[in-house]
Amino acid sequence: MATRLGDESLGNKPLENRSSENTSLENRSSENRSLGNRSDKAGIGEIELLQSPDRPMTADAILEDFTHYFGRLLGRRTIRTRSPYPYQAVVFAVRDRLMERWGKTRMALERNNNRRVAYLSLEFLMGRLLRNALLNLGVEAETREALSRLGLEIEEVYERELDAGLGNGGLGRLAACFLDSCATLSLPVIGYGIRYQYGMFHQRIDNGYQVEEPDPWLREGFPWEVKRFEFAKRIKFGGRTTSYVDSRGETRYLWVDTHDVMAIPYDVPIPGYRNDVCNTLRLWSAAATDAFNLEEFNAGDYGDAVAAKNEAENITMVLYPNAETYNGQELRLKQQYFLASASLQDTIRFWQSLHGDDFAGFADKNVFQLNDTHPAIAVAELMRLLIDELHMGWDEAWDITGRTMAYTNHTLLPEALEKWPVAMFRRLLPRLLEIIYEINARFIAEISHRWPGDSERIRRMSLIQEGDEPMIRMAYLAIVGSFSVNGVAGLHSRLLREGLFRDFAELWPHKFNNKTNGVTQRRWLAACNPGLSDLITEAIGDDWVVDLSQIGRLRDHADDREFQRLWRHVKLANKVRLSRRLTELTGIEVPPAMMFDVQVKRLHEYKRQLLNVLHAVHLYDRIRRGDGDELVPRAIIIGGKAAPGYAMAKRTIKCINNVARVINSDPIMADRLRMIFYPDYNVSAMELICPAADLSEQISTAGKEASGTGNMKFMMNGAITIGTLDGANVEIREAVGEDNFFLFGLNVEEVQAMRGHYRPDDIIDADSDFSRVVKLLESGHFNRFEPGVFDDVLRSIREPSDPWMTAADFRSYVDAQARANAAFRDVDDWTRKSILNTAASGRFSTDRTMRDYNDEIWHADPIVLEV
Ligand code: 26W
Repeated sequence: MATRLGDESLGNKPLENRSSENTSLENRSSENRSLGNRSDKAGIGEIELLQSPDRPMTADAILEDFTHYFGRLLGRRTIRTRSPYPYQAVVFAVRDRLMERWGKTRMALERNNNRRVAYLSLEFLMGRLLRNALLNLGVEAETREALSRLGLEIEEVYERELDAGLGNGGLGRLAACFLDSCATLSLPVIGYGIRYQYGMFHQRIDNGYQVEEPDPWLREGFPWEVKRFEFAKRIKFGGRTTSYVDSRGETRYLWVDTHDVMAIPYDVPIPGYRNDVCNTLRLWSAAATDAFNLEEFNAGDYGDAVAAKNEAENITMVLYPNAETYNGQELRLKQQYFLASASLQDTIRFWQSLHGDDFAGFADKNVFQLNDTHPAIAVAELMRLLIDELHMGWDEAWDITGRTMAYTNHTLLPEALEKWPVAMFRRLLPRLLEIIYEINARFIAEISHRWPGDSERIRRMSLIQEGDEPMIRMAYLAIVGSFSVNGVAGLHSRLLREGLFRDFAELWPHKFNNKTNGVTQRRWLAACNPGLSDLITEAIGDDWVVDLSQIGRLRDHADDREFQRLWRHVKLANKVRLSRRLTELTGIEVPPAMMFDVQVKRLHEYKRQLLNVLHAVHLYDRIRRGDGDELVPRAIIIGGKAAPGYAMAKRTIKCINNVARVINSDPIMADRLRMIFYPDYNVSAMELICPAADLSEQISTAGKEASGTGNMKFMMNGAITIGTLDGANVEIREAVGEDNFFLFGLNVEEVQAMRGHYRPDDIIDADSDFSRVVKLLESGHFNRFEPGVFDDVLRSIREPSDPWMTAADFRSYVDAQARANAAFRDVDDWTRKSILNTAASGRFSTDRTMRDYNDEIWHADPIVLEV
């Protein structure tokens, strides 16, 4: 007999049953006059509450609801603009309108029996939600009106929302853009993530150094979320495994003596753009079990009991801020397993609520998309749930797993590839280790069958990396367990097939595919750049909001002088806005007429912020030596966070700040060159920055940036890219044409060819501009009273083994910058290029990306709401 998962959710109390899944808010026929509709059909005491009519989408009704929540729920009388309460009351009013759509979407999902997609991700970098929700619901004007009647400025209210920074960078923001596009396309996709108590740290700059501060984003409450206690799941850790022989003579395994933790879901509504669909982001939060509360507290040792409770709740305390370097911390593995297990149990429980214990159709109706290897343990956990808890045989379980799991890779950097020590697995997840060993044994048998006697190949491909400290290769587990493996840009996917995963691509070529990233134009153009958005809509209509391919029609306006003038006018207004903010943040004045030259992204050596610094010093040097007459006034703006343990990246921030200080305090530079480090760069900062950028810096070493997504946001907002042939830059350049993109640097093949005989010293010596720049930096000109602070950073440039080959691309970069400089002097032509960039951004919408995922991987039918 199969067990129903979740039946013992909390301290063996069956909290979950079919009725709770069906707490439906169905509209009843109008002749029904009672408030509740008692239908004790299954004898489970189910009362369907009759739904009140949908709240009107008018300013009057929004104002009425605002007043209700402000007074009755939040208990306030006076509106103080700085307090969080006006913002919260607006959210509650908006949320009422989302709830109606949310309920209808859930009912449609049950009724349509759609194939459903679970997007599993340790990161969802959502940023602020209010403006986007209003835009998608189509009530921004009404809400603005309602607030203005109270004397409130809607922009001020927007600003009061804290960023939900539950991610590091590109991978997390991509997940957030995906959710917006899936809801807009009516795709049945649920996001599963972790409700970290502390998101991405805040960055303060102190004497040029990054200082990390906690991000207590939940402190004032998160009014969007709905706690769904009844769907709590129990997650096991530790303990040991035992076996027994069941009534049919089969050996079965038990995972016992475990230390359990509860996973409590909090749902966040994800509205589609004006289509009445509302999807769900379900975030899990860790809590101690009830059993713990009762037994251990009563047992007497109160101190130990509280410590154990804290340990349980620690699992979801903080987001790991170490993007692009793997550092095998135990708590991180716990987070990964916690997310995977809770989300899989949730999916299985939902399945059982509709189909009982018949899993025949499960694989046809469910897909799990793994956002990098972070949730890859789901492959083994699904096997465990199917075999141990639902008593399936191995082959049946493996068939289901291999037909439901799909894996997206987001990095080629070897240091980012997750490998967990076998010993850690044995201690934390002993049953999962057994299952991984079994998967590996069968996999190796398959390799031996295909390549008899090729033991070297087995060693290379094994899920277990042998050595003093045997490790589990999570990427390989993900590939073996998935039916689809994709990279995130054309070049990246090719490099995966030819390099990192070559052996696997040879074994299973059909699994490998590309899905080029995108960004949602609703947040990254419509919401963040209303000026440009209106101008575009006046020219070509507003279809682009849901069909970005339409934006290509802007090409017809690229040569129109009047349109160019209006385009410049919007850009200038956005630059004025950013300039004000820069002054607020740093005290530095930045004339809006300058070229805004922007690089914002995580700090990493491969992204080569240092190359940008070298160019800044070069410009400074040219102006000082009287060779700057041709230079357009330029503001170099750099922003981004460094992982707290990444010394080189932190030194680079210090270096940027020191160079900026010297430049900005030199009177000769005033009105000619500014350099600013934008502190605490995050999603909301990008919403202000990308509409104001002229030049977009995408200057990574070729072959290192999987895709990039900031590059797409800048392009969409009319910035022109200066970039290498890396990640999606390749496709951006193809789309916009080589004349409208400043290309420089070695390509992937040239980078590879140069390794081994790279001589940075020779390159520096042979180039007098470069020599002068390096000499200035090495002379201590930018660190007069801080001797040695840049030694490591500067030495890295001279290192023949420098993996990022900064020196190799210096000359080519400076030349490309000179071309950008010349182009900027021709105002009309620059504007034309700017328009053409926006016009060519049609492919880089996540609407296209999600269509690609759905057509080629998920094959889910769109949700059809009842009319
Ligand atoms: C905590 C460990 C960790 C390790 C790696 C966290 C996050 C990562 C990611 C690989 C970092 C990341 O964000 N990768 C980026 O993913 C984007 C979306 O596909 C791409 O556009 C970027 O090129 C890639 O660097």
